[in-house]
Amino acid sequence: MNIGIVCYPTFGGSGVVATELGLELSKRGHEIHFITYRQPVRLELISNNVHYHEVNVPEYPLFHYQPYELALSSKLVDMVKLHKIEILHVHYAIPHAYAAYMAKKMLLEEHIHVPIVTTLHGTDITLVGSHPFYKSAVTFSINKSDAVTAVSKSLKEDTLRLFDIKNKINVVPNFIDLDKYNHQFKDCQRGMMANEDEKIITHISNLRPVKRVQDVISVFYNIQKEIPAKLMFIGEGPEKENVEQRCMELGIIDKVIFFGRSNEIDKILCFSDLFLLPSLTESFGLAALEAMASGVPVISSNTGGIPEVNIHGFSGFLSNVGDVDDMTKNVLHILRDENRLKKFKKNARTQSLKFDIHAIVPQYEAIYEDTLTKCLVL
Ligand code: GMT
Repeated sequence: MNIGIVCYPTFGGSGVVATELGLELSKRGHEIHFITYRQPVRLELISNNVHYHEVNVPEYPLFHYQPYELALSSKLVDMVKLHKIEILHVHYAIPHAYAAYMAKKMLLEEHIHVPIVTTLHGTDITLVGSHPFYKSAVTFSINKSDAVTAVSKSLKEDTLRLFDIKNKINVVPNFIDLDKYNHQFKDCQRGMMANEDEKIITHISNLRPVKRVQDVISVFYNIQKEIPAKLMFIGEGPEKENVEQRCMELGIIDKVIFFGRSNEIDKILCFSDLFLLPSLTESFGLAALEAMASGVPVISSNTGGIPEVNIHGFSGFLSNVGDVDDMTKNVLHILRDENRLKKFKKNARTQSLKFDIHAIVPQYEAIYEDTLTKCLVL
């Protein structure tokens, strides 16, 4: 199949999933066209059936806001015609599903029919999409998509609760390339990060308020009073300065390592003993799955789709949002007993096997085929 993928090219989970999906589909023989405003961060253009087409939005003094949707829909029309793209898969509803619908309508004028598959990722529904400013357009573009998927059961339920949806929503969970996160990673030089007796706690996110990074600090502050420990913070975002400030105030800055944005998540996770994800809301928690695939147990909140990924008492523990004391208790419960830690590490890896890329990507292929068949009949 000739597939166009529209996504955010940044470090956010939806862009990562879209990129990994495209790369895996290319390995399975499909021709993939990424269409976005910058080359996606995890995309390396090394194969001849993966292409990247940049959407440009020229500045003009009249524009207070650059009309990205317009430029994107024009680009989609051009790329569909030029590369004979058969199906468009858009990740994150805003504004991608809307732009794709406009492109589809323009193409229909020329008797070219391109179905749209929309994947809902999380904040496009829970935080941003349901805002009254966007709600009508998001509802419209979900209902006008030829197929809709959500990355967890929880996100599907949220979508049906928050919007007036007439379309069927298929749940296709996020996935992981387990070979990339092999815990036997050879260059795992843990000694560079911490002393032998220190436990390593990790948090990865785009440091937005929804991630409740202050809870990460609070939990770590409690832990390091009880056992020797280091905290690794991976990511950049609006909360970064507040986090640094708080670490300074608490006198723990020398125990916290800030990595910034990194493309070497697998290598960093290889050092880790525990992963913290105390989010306010989280449709899936891709970072938690990446941790588990590296054999790192997860201490998380029990919000949204996280309980579908992290299993309480098996791959880690779940607490109510903001319950820092319970999270601290759970961390210490695992870290204070080497045998228990070993068992949780093994369980975390076992749980991640349920999200094997080779089992999930065919689900998307089946949706593409089904959608194309239905469109041919129409
Ligand atoms: O919240 C993020 O880290 C970014 C955001 C995105 O769309 O880029 O992530 C959402 O999609 C991810 C991939 O499907 C999910 O794993 C995240 O749980 C989800 N984030 C939220 O729901 C807050």
